[in-house]
Amino acid sequence: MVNGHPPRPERKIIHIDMDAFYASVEQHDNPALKGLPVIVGGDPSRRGVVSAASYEARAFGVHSAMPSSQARRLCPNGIFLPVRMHRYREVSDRIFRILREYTPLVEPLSLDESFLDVTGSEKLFGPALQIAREIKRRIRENTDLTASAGIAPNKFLAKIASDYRKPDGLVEIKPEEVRNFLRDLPIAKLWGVGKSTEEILKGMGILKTGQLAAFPAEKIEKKLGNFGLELTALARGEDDRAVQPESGAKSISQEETFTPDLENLEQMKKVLLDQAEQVGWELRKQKLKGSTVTVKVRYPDFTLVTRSFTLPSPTDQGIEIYRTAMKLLPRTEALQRRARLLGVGISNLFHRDDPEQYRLFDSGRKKVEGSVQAMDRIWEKFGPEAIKRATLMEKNLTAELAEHAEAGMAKGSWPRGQAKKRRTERKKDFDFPK
Ligand code: DCP
Ligand code: MG
Repeated sequence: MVNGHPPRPERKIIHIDMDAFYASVEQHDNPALKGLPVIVGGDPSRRGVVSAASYEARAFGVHSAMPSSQARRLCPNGIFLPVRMHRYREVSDRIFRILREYTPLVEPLSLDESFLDVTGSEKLFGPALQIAREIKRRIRENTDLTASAGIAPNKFLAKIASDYRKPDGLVEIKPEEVRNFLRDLPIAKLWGVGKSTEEILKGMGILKTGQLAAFPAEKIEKKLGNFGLELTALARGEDDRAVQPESGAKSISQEETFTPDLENLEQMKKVLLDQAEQVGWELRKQKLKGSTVTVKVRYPDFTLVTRSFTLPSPTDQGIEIYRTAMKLLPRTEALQRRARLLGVGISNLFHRDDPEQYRLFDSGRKKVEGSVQAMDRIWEKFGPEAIKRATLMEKNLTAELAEHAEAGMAKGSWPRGQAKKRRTERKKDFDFPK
């Protein structure tokens, strides 16, 4: 025992990610497209964005989130197809049915991506590597598509591993290989490292994950705050996050694309306040509360970032969502780079009147003392008047912004897809958080 804690049993996490998912489904459904550069996404002659590019199209430099017009310039013979979400959902359902045969601990990240904790499944199904191989084989038999799989002692490493030999990859990182594996990994591969963080780290002479792991953590903390400490932990291969199965999994979000881009804090505050109110209203209407708030920003160059924070107690109040969003905003580069799209959402939802569901939802996470009472207190405290309070509270937020700019917060992700004008969604397909 160390410090009174029994040693943590080694975990076996598998990350599964389908290869060029939407594009592969299109190629499957129309075999004449196999071997051709297929680009799924918005209309190149409008303001469309690429959702998925087949590996043949990627050879031309086309990738997700790129404007379709640019994709057409790079790949004039590309075959541009619209997104057929219902079809991808169908295929996704089949894949998830297979995954759940191996463990109930399946955490979907998007239609094509998920974590599995198979620590307890090895007795029944054999070693994790064998499970992953079998899953890949069954997905191929069942859908005629290829998946890449990564196996590792934690989520972060499993995701890195699945990406390592894409497409059709199968990579295991054993605990004793972690250090070697991370040594030469570029820092940009660490979760949450965007262009500006990368520049800061490069300025300190840190280009590779191994260098970050060896760097004194206090110095990183000085530059990047708690976020720096999180990064250092990841660089050392440490990531304790549990695989969270999808019980009650849904999300509600609002997002909007702006022309011209949003360029200052005042504009962004107004937008986030409005969106957070809408999300809160939607939660209350559906008698839901949620605990993970995510802010989503698309920069003018179309790169998309998301930042998430999990509240100690769930909420259905716009004001609380707004305040959290305002703490997350400085974790993006929206103010430096402008925002083409801005959005806020909430996930980890459960029914307000269902404490049992809450307990289920909360299991496996740090227990929040008196959580159910706390929820009721939040409800009583803010009530339906919350929206009015938002404007008053807003005045104190600029100070809070500075204070929280360096705050360490959990990273997460957002439902993917093309930016749509003002959309509110209640997602059943669980495509966030990551
Ligand atoms: N997607 C999207 N917009 C993005 C990124 C992805 O709409 N900016 C959609 C289309 C993808 C699917 O999500 O097919 C899965 O995303 P991935 O990042 O896993 O990308 P792919 O599966 O297309 O390719 P890869 O082989 O790199 O996983
Ligand atoms: Mg994929």
